[in-house]
Amino acid sequence: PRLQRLLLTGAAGGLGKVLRERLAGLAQVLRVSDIAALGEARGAHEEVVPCDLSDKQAVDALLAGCDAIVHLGGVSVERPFEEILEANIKGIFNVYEAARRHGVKRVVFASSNHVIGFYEQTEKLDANVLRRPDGYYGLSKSFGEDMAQFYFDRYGIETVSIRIGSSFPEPLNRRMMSTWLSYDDLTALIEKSLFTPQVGHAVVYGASANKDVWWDNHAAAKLGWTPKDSSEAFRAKVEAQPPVAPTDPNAIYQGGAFTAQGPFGD
Ligand code: NAI
Ligand code: 15L
Repeated sequence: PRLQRLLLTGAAGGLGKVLRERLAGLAQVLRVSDIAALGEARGAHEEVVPCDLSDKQAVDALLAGCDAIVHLGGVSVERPFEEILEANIKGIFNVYEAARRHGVKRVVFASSNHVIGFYEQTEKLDANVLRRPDGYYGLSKSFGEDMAQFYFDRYGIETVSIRIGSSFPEPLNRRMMSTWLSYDDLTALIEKSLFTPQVGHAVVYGASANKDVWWDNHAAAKLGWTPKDSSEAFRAKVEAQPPVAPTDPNAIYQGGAFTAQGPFGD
């Protein structure tokens, strides 16, 4: 293995469960963490460390002894600001502070297409466009990208921020024909993000080689990553679904329905 100890946060989540298996071979020890139940360690190569990302002391202990982090933990959908503040905003600060204190030099940050969710689907974006977050969740990922840039400029901690599209076993609707990222392509992208030298803070889009792409991902090619899968394999199944009205946010905005969620609590 190329790493001594790799930390995977969000390991009990949808992607975390998949990557817990797939990243195991990259490090002598895979430390898996979540606020939700993780079960027992799956052998001598695993350490299970439950942790609330909003707890600064606990996160500091979590990163001790790690040489890299794949940071998936946090709220992954649109929610009231106060929830996002704890898990995502305080969470990402706690992760970078602990990385600085423990000399961790590489982070892979699960950012999201929702940092650019208010662009229309007719627009083609590269990773340098002005961000247009589509909610508190997207704002927290946008803050995470800024945090990554700051900790690189100030402390030399390198990060690849992956603006993940929609990573599920298959595309679930028409929008995801453009945003889908297969688990195989995600795994390969994370591996390149961990091991490509001198990335600084790189921002890339995480989408498979889909036919109708919205993203110019030339920044990802610098990592030596080319997606292999395509949503085309699922087109007939997706197009058998009822049509989406042209006025539906799912048909207009890159961020789809996230653009129309909230306000909360009024
Ligand atoms: P998920 O919601 O299934 O997993 C997130 C995990 O984080 C959960 O297991 C949850 O318990 C944990 N978590 C939440 N709050 C926490 C806290 N305060 N402390 C510690 N752990 C906490 O989400 P999924 O789909 O696995 O996504 C993983 C990451 O990738 C997330 O950061 C998400 O925002 C990002 N992402 C995922 C996309 C996808 O298509 N699956 C698309 C874009 C981004
Ligand atoms: C995300 O950021 C979410 O975490 C995920 O659950 C999906 O909703 C995805 O974006 C998407 O845009 O499809």
